[in-house]
Amino acid sequence: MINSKFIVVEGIDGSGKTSVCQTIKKILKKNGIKKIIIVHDPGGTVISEKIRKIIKNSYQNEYIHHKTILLLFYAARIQLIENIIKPALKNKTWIISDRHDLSSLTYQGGGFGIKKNIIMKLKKMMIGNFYPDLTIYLDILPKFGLQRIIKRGKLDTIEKNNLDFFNKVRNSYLNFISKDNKSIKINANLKFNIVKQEIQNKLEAWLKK
Ligand code: Z5A
Repeated sequence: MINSKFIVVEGIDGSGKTSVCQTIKKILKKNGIKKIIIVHDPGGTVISEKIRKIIKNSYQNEYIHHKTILLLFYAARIQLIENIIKPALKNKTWIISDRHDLSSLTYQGGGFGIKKNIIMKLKKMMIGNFYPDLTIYLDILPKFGLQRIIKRGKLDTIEKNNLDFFNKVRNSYLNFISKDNKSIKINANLKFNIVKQEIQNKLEAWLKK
């Protein structure tokens, strides 16, 4: 039996990550993998969900600094990795994660301008050499991603940033992904059926490796 794997889905807001996580689960099941958990970062444990709420809604009364948010994301991530992801992998369960560490490098780094070496140091100290086996990056033009989010309804604090911010985040993703040989880039601008098909082709090819 193949060892369990840690698959991460990344992309800017509205790229379709949540929908794609379900698609990946179906493809894995079709390929005989039975034990699969989907998690989202930040979230997945009681503490991580509380931190998620703080990050998403707390700006009304007090300015929250980018470095504070960075630390909160890592606090939530440690809880998720240590309490859910690592034990599940040990138990031969596959993990599909809606976002992971790369989101901090691209949003807090690329988008909000925290220096890459600060984030890299923090990452090393907090999660060491824990890396995804595969990152599926959904690449979408920010104007299309935001159109989907606006159509869906109320925007959260980070979503209220402008197109320029999301262009920076996307460029940062493209830069990291181009150097990561454990990643797959998907054109997420297209209709969902076409996106699904591309994921199926690339994921099944990866499973056969
Ligand atoms: N963040 C950060 O800054 N640093 C970090 O370290 C981490 C996160 C981990 C998390 O919010 C926020 O935190 C996020 C990054 C930041 N920023 N913001 N803002 P979240 O988890 O609540 O939201 P999200 O991760 O950005 O996901 P989302 O906004 O829900 O979008 P999505 O998951 O990528 O897309 P979706 O929900 O699957 O699809 C969105 C809509 O588009 C939905 O109505 C779909 O039916 C539709 N859709 C999906 N695919 C298609 C296609 N192909 N065509 C047409 N319509 C589609």
